[in-house]
Amino acid sequence: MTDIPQDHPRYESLLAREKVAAGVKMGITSIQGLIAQGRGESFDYLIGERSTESALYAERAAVAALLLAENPVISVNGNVAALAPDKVVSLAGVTGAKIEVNLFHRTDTRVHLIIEHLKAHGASEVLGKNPDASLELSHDRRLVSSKGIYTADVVLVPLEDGDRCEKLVEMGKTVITIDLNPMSRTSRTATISIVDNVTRALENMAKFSREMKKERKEELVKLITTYDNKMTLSEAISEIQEHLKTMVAEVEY
Ligand code: PTJ
Repeated sequence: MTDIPQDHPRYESLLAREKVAAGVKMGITSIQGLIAQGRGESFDYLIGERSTESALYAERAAVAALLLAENPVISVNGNVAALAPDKVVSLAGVTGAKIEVNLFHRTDTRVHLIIEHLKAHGASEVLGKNPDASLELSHDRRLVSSKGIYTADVVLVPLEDGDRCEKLVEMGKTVITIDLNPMSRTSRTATISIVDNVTRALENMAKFSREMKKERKEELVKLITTYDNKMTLSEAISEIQEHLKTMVAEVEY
């Protein structure tokens, strides 16, 4: 990994890029994951590289859903494993969610390496090695664990490709996505769409989980029943517009 100096104005962004590139070298991230990261970076620029109000609202609703769930599962792919393994483990620990590796560009070697990588960051059990159930999909993301994603009532699927999100919603599950593109098919299909960088989102969610665990169950239920995903997504797009207007004002002199 290139040593990025901490005082570099683009430190966070460059560090994330290094992590994904290192993930490819380690064999945990797919080569296609580099393209996905680039797409994410451009949306993050438009958003202003911050957790917006609408993102924080969706993150709280998502945490409420995870805390109330009977069988919550966090699905991990090669990009998430490279960018935020410690944050996945921390969120799983505080919410009691299981962790399952589920890949689009699936190979047994990648699944194994990601499981070992998550364990090295503190995970005790990681599902996904021996999938014994199947979703109605024609690609490898169909391969799931019967005690994980297949029977989960709430699934967190960061950096999703759309198809599986749609299928999981059809199966009656609460599907939480983290995707910087508010217009993606994933964002438009999910039950709770978090438009934020996965690194920031997972960190916020772990913090909210610790706080919200102390709240009464009725408060958490209220957060979910009053949550409006369409409104949150349109708010996310408005926040991009507002940010762009600020940028225009800055270059007008
Ligand atoms: O590890 P695998 O084999 O399961 O493959 C994973 C990738 C990510 C390659 C695969 O799911 C894929 O191709 O994803 P897409 O279709 O490129 O979608 C990725 C979405 O995530 C895009 O809408 C990006 O804008 C968004 N995204 C990329 N990086 C981030 C992000 N969202 C949040 N945080 C990021 N760091």
